[in-house]
Amino acid sequence: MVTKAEHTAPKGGMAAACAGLVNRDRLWHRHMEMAKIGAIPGNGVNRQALTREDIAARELLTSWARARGFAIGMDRIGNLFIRRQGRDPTAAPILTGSHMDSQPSGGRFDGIYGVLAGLEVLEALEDAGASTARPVEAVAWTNEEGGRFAPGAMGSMVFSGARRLEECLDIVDSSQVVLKDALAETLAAMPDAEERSFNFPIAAYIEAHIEQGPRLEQSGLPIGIVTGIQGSRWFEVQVTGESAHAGTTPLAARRDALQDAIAIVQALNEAMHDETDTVRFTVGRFEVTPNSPNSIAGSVFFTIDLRHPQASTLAELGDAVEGICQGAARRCGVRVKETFNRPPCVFEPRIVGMLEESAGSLDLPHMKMPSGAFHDALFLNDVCPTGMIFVPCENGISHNPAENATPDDLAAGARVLAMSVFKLANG
Ligand code: HGY
Ligand code: MN
Ligand code: MN
Repeated sequence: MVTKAEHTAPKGGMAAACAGLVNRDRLWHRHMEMAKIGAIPGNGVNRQALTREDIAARELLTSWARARGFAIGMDRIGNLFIRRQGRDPTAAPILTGSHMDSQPSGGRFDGIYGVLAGLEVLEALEDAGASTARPVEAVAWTNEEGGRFAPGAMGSMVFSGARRLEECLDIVDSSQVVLKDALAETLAAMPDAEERSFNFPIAAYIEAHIEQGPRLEQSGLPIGIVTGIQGSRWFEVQVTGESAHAGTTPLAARRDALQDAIAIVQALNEAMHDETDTVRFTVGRFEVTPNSPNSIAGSVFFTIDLRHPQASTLAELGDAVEGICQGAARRCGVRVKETFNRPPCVFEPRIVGMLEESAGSLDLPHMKMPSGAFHDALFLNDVCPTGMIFVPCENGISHNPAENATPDDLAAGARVLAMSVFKLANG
């Protein structure tokens, strides 16, 4: 059955019509509205997972969705699904989205762009009166950043079966709030969302995201077609010594957790040194207790974020972490816990090719490129054909309030997304 609109579709058919109906100003305005939620100085946001700010963002997103008559669904870890029906309601849907949670000192585009671009695709389909064989859903995955409740990509991991919900419920944040309590509040805030199961069949998933690096901007290109995502491993290190008086305790008698932690980080730096600058080794959190000028540190907690595009190198370096920590400690106890271990992924060439074709038919210059950041697509790639579209961000800055993008680039990425989603939904 061909709809009336399809008779009048412009050159390039309905796929081009949907791309052409992506509304640059509506998309930008929604970013600015979302940026008011958890706004911090310098144009940044602090909208961490399962907080009041996360709930407010969910309420704002679903208010826009309801205004258009889209259906709202949510699963037991709070992944949020906005559905536009297809001709065959039983067909596996096409999903597009990302995450709405941010870093504690994050930017206005990381994650939220993919969710708002997904909603924009639904709006453009609606504005075009487009009929799709498959349903199309925009999705917001819970807790992609992992800054509050580690590890990241938690919602997409649980959805895809890479981690069980039960393994996440007792995780605590740095204020000892338990995930299951914060999750219960978030779920309760969306009472009329239809309950969705984990790992329901998906025909394909496409995620739009800012690049979070400088390559597109340096190349002067508006679109990146992502070929895959490098691997990541996260560790938590607990160094335990003995707090004591800074004035009376001889150095020979100290079990100073700070000094041992420094020695451990230095040993890790040496082991991770890489002339080609490909290894990504980061200590991002470093907490000293009791953290007082005149008390010797009794304990230190720090995190390790280790990444590499080669699975074998990531495995080799990651497997050495525990031994390096134990070997570098002098007087303190050391406990190392791995919280995340995800090898690199490669996206299906068929999907990559289709995204390239969409960008080309929209006359948008583009290039294929890997992703240094991980995304929910890393886990959706386990369960369905998956791809990603990048748009530039200013100076490649991200995870920083200075993160910036332009209305034109955001709209260009959403147009490639709209055309691709329409093609997949009728494929
Ligand atoms: O850490 C990451 O790669 C993602 O930005 N959360
Ligand atoms: Mn992100
Ligand atoms: Mn991020």
